[in-house]
Amino acid sequence: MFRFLYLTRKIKSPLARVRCFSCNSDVIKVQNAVKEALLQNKPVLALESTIITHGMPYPDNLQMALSVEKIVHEHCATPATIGMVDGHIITGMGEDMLKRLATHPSPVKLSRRDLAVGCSKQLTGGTTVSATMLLAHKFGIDIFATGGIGGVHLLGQESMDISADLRELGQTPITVVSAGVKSILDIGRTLEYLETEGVTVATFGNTKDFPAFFTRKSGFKSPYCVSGITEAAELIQSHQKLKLGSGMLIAAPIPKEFKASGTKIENSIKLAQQEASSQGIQGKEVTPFILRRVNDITKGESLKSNIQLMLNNAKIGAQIARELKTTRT
Ligand code: PSU
Ligand code: MN
Repeated sequence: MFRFLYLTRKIKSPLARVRCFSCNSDVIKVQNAVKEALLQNKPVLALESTIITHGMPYPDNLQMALSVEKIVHEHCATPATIGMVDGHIITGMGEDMLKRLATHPSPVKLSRRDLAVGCSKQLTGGTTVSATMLLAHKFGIDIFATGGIGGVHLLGQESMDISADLRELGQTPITVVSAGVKSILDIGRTLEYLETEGVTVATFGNTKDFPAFFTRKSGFKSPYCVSGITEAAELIQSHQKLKLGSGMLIAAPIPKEFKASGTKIENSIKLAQQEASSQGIQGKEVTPFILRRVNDITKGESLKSNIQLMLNNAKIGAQIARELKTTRT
């Protein structure tokens, strides 16, 4: 059905990076377009799939995924959406697989800890930021775009509900472009945790205001900012030269024209949080539950903003991916 290839981890030159052999039975499968781009040292942008399976309802999730792929192509990079189908990790999902994920009645949400279970049980689902980062890095991809990363949940200092995304950013050298952190999370503690993990955080633009997903300012500051694509690529290259081993977060504020009304969103988030706690929602269910409820309460307004910021992040990610390939020394 598909011609799959297997990539190995130890990387020297782009050609040495890729060890190819047909392996339909292997658990990790890289589709041809991504393999070709990696072989030719062309820009590739990794994309996660929990945003498809748990972040948005059908059919908006599929439409968003396809629009993201298109925008990445338009900016001369190859999109590599990563997810799991029947226990196989797929890198570079095509339209048919994206549709399977988008329409699946009960997809699993796979962070780092869930990947082996998904493989052994032949599950189908979306990979979170943490799982996508680690997989993308295995394939030699430098950069990854998402909507929002996970963080320290409110009262996380007691519950210890701290997203695996933060530890992954501390231990996997890949750059993540996101619209900051949602105010369903404790943004201040999330930034503290990122510092503890040694993650370089920079706002994209001429401001250090750290964005809060639906809004351009969270009230917290990033330690750094990058003025645009060139400066972002330079920062990533310095990071790579130093072989720091940790990841980087580029926080891109939602474009002004799509920002959601602050108070409306804040109120809906508060209400959704109260519902989550009174209904005893816990662990990995918390984020999808709140996202769904905020979308219902705002009658789809939050979803529209979510899609637009994702497209913006994909565009920025693709442009940085391209810049990294043109200026690499
Ligand atoms: N935030 C969003 N949409 C999402 C997610 C976060 O606005 O879809 C997903 C991402 O895949 C992220 C994951 O990695 O939720 C974090 O989940 P948790 O809080 O359970 O770690
Ligand atoms: Mn959690």
